[in-house]
Amino acid sequence: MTFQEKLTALRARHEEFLTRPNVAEEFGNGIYIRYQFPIITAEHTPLEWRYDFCEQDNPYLMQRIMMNATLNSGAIKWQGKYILVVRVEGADRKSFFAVAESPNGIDNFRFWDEPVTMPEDVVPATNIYDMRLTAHEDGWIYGLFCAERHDDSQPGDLSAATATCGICRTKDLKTWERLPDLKTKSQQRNVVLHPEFVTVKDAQGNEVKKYALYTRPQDGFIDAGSGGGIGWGLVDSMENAEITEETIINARHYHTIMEVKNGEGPHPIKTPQGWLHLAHGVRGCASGLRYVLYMYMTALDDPTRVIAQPGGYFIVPQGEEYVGDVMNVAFANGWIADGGEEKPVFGDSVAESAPLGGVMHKAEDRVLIYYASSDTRMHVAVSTVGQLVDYCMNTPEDGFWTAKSVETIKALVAKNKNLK
Ligand code: M1P
Repeated sequence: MTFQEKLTALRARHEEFLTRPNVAEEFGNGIYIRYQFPIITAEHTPLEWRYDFCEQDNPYLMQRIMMNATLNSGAIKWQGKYILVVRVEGADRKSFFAVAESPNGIDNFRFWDEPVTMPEDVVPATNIYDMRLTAHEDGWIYGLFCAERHDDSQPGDLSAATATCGICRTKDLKTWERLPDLKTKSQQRNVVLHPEFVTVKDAQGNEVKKYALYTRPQDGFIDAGSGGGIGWGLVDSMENAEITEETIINARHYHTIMEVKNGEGPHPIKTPQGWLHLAHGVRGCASGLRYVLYMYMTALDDPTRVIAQPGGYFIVPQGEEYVGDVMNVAFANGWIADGGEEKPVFGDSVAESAPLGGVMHKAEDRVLIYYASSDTRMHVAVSTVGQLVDYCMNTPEDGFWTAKSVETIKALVAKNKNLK
């Protein structure tokens, strides 16, 4: 085969792979539908990122830059397209962001030509990952992500690191403005911007608007430790964001799916019954840490007040999803509620625009849940707002006790007997 023939075959195979239709699973759990194929893998990255197409410089047509994984992606519906800001990890272990779009949210995802150029903060981060996107009612699309740096207070330990919340914003998903990292008392990962302003009274009794952030205070780079769970903090401005007070709104418990850690996923979806939240919970077991997804709901008039907390997990790694770089992990930081495009409108047109931020979603609105398996590849599961609200409101809570779990099952059996 000549170089040109090899290149033509490579391109044809890649095109066939990118356009492969996805297939919905036949029998699900009634809560959501999973799909047969991952939606974005390292193989989806453009050939131009990996190969040097110059025959003289690359006569063997080798990959010059290999890609390792595509995982934890932020999501937004933007100008009719389903957009993921994907965490791409190269063979060199560095993560970076790259935008991929699909016409239907289920398959045919294609990366834009080049990865995102993220401006550096005052203190450059060695690694950046896991962006949560929020089209805020202030008119900007914010991206909050983890900025990882070596912990120079431990010079002898090459693995010592710090996690901080990096902040950027954009109007077109192409040019990103970097803002100073969030200042908080502890290290932070999994910080998420609530889509609406929250109004509070200041010391003089005047009403002031604040940005609200879901946080995950942690004692160290890995350990949540005394962090307690998912927190909530208010800031005056995203341009110099500092949280001075953090309240835990979704606490961890002994012998649950979130005994060791938890963290908010994407920003919550607004429904007439309350805010729908997706989060991840972590527990330890003999094969390491097990990351699963769970849901909860908070009150519309007070997003810190939990009104529903279904017990147990919502999504776990299934089949091949269990295997990857970090086994036994389901992780999500993006979902799209499909019945009301989040419409940031900029400049002079803001005043005339549809409501920004948390769009109120209807029961029939489709929800595309984007999750990564085992820190390796992206998947989609599809549900509706109505199903997810029902799931949250009517799934029994965790009773924190085996006897309680048995009681709950028996109550359901008894109910069903009467229905036969
Ligand atoms: O490896 C699993 C996940 O571990 C971290 O999540 P958390 O901060 O909750 O422990 C993150 O590094 C995440 O990217 C990763 O998927």
